[in-house]
Amino acid sequence: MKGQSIERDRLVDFYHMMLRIRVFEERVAELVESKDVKTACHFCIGQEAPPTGVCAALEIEDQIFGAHRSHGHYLAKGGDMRTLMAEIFCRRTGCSSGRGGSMHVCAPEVGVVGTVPIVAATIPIAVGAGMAYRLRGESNVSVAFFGDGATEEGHFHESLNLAGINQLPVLFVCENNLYSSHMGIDERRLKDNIPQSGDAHGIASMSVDGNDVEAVYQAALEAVARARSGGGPTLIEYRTFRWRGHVGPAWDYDVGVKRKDELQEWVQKDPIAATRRQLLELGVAEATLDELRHLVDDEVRGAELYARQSPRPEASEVLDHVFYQPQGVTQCAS
Ligand SMILES: Cc1ncc(C[n+]2csc(CCOP(=O)(O)OP(=O)(O)O)c2C)c(N)n1
Ligand SMILES: [Mg+2]
Repeated sequence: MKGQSIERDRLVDFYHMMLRIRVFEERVAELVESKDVKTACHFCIGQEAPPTGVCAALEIEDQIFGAHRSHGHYLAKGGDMRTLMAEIFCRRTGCSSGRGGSMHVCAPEVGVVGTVPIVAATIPIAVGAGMAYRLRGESNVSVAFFGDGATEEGHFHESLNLAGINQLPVLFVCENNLYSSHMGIDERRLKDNIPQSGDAHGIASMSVDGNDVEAVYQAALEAVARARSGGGPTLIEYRTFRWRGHVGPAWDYDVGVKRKDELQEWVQKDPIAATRRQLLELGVAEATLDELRHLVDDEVRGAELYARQSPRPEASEVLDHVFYQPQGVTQCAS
């Protein structure tokens, strides 16, 4: 009985987190459409389960690294929603002081080291973090989140090899949404076999339903336990699908018949609706879940208000943080 209630409470937490990511992004999508937000946004709507389940398996000190589609990673690891919204509005109170926009977010206080939209760029950095933990004798784990497109970059394979040979505590989390921009995976690879890259480099790998948040969590727990106990890295493929365009708020209905049909199928596999159904079956009251939705709506409204009321960076600060400046040395005009 007790075990069951722990599981149910965990699922409620997952539901809450996935809703936070969904509602936040749906509002940002509206704000992009109304041109209140001008920074380019890549939405993870439909893909909320991997960030939620993986980050739930981590401790605050564990560090994560993301890419261009990382609002969900930031929120799930515990980043503050208000400073994320402020960053997307390019305000000084934003998590990157209004200089990064949607694709360069960080919350080092909770282990979000950073996100970089150069495809595969943060994978080797996560390996570096794993190497640092090892050298310092720390038991932390680092996580690289990346898409299926990133597995076609050399960085990915070099990183798997280096992490494998040194048995580093790294999780390679591939959110395989079956597309890299407009190109389907079958147009880019002879085989749909990303987990086999783990075998090729001698490291553990798994392929998991990326829309089943509990399955996502259990796989991440297993990989984290292996990493912390010195058993080395794991490559996890979470199979999922994005609902909106590669970039921007539009539904991806205009990029060919194949993708349109696929999208219709995947919307039926909505991870949030599935979790809601599970919770109702487990006896959670509908009113409890509706209340969570109200809480999330309020939080997102509060974040938007905070962002709108925040100042913009001054034009005179534009070169700050661009070049290395030793302390006490003032920058000279050239
Ligand atoms: C090195 C590099 N090449 C190309 C691009 C342009 N680009 C940005 S996102 C993207 C697709 C990435 O696909 P995937 O890794 O599957 O992530 P998803 O967008 O599906 O989440 C591409 C090609 C880039 N940013 N960096
Ligand atoms: Mg992809």
